[in-house]
Amino acid sequence: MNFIYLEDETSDQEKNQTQIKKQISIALIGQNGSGKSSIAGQILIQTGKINQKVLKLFQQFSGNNQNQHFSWITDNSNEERISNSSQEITKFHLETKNKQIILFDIPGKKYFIPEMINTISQIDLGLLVVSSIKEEFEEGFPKGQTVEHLLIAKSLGISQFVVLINKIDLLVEPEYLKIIVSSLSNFMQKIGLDLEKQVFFLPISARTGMNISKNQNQNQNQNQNQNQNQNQNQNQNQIQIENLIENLNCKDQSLLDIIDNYIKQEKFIENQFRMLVLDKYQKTMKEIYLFGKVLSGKISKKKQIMIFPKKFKCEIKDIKIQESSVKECKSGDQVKIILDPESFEYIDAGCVLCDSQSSVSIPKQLLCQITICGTTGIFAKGFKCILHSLSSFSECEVTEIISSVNHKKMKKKNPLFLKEGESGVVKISLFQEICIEPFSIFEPLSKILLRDRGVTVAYGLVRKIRI
Ligand SMILES: Nc1nc2c(ncn2[C@@H]2O[C@H](COP(=O)(O)OP(=O)(O)O)[C@@H](O)[C@H]2O)c(=O)[nH]1
Ligand SMILES: [Mg+2]
Repeated sequence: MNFIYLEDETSDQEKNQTQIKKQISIALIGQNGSGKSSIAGQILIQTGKINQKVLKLFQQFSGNNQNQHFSWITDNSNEERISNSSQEITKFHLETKNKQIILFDIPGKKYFIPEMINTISQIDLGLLVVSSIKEEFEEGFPKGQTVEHLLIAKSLGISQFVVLINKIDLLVEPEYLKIIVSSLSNFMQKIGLDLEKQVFFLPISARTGMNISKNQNQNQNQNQNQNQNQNQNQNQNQIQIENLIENLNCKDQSLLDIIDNYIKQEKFIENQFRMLVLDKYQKTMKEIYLFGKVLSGKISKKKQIMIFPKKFKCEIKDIKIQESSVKECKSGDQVKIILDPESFEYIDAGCVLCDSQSSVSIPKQLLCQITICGTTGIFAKGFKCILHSLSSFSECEVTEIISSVNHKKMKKKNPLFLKEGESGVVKISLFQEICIEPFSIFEPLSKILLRDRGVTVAYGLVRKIRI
């Protein structure tokens, strides 16, 4: 009886998706120490997830060190607090006026890159955090995790970024802000980002809360007006920073405004249903839950689907969005799909679900256009590494280098190898079964990264495939 009652309750809960706030996933990425966890802490405070009482406790526990308690909110293990550095990807759910948000705090240490790659495939908006302190900024740029995180995020499909220039409370030379903006702008343009449409620059302070939310800015202005004894240098710095901010495209917006007004890029809405699986777990003996992102099309309950690459057919028992059962899900949704337990062994992170009438390619060879961004050896015929595409990966081997273009735009046919900074067209053989499509057929599954021994060697696109 109880069971039947629960079933009825679930169907009562079925909601039309339009009644639910738009859901977006955002990730804090960038160099270790730039302030990602502190910003996550501030976001949680400013959206009311952490109340003043709890905040005071964090302050006390962290020894009343003014800065530290913000990152303690998210770095909650002893190890993380002692080392002052995040040791795992943390995920939070929060809400703004118009949005239901999943926020990821991704650690900046190099050995987290594989986990970061898995997470990035579900992110809509990237918050790239850089420190405005010269030495700290230079740790991550032009060589370091600022660059690697950005390359990975861009090449695996994030098309919108907010660059958070953090620790603005410590900025001594306002002109340095200009240098940060221009050097990052050059780099972002070089990797194919449109600065006007895809990038926001926003100076912030996770410590004071500046530019995290409008309310916080107003509080700060009031405090400043009350404190007439501020030293004059500080005031001049402030004025110069404000003048510089005037010229950035984030003018008059706080981070929470940008997030709340963000319009999801749902550019690939075709008819065929395709969903990327990010995780699975067995909920009860009767059902398993898949967590994932719908890449295109839509599907409803009770429909037959096919799981690729293992080609297993099964029926969708239920679909949930934000814990509510829904009749159907569509491109851009982050969903839980409920299946019978027999499907468990045919599913892993990186699998793709289709409707049972269609299929996804599982190629053996790829023709790719790539750019070399790091080296671990000579990138020539016979070079072996790992190819990542969204959340799946396969060992691979370069079988031919067809052409190259160097930074002076000089082209070469059949070069012996590709150097860092050069682009080229190459043939690659795959050793495991993963779902990949050419760019012209299905963009989300055409973006690739090549990694070798912890180094991101190249990024690019699949132009053609051979099954
Ligand atoms: N002064 C100042 N310190 C900050 C700010 N944001 C972070 N910090 C400090 O920078 C250090 C690294 O911060 P954390 O959030 O752990 O960086 P993460 O490694 O990127 O997560 C900590 O000591 C923070 O207290 C800021 O806006 N101003
Ligand atoms: Mg951290």
